[in-house]
Amino acid sequence: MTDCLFCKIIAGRIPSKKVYEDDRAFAFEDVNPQAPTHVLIIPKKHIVGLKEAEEADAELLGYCQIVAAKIARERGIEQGYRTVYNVGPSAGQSVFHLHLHLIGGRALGWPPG
Ligand code: DGP
Repeated sequence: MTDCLFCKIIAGRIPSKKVYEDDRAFAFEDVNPQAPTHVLIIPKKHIVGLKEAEEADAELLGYCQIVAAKIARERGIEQGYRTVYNVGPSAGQSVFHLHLHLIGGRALGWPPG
């Protein structure tokens, strides 16, 4: 999608600190990290958010979780991390291309704010 920030990051038209890429997914460092590890994992397919995802996207969404787990393993943060979708503006979603937050590397409180 031409007018999407994260589609531009995937295309390399906006710079990012790339962590991982394959034919289905792209991962990069969050510009405003909330923890020592804060990586965004996104599908290359433009999906607006979780509530807009369709059953046909289920495998892709699961795949993004597997990519997150792989990055967490590589970073040695398996003691405790979180994968999070912010869904809708009231939950803090500010970019409307589906993105999975991988947050870890510090103690994480519960419930989240
Ligand atoms: P959310 O609030 O759940 O929609 O998360 C959006 C995240 O995207 C937020 O943590 C900040 C990050 N972000 C926004 N713009 C950019 C950008 O241009 N580059 C990078 N690397 N991250 C961005």
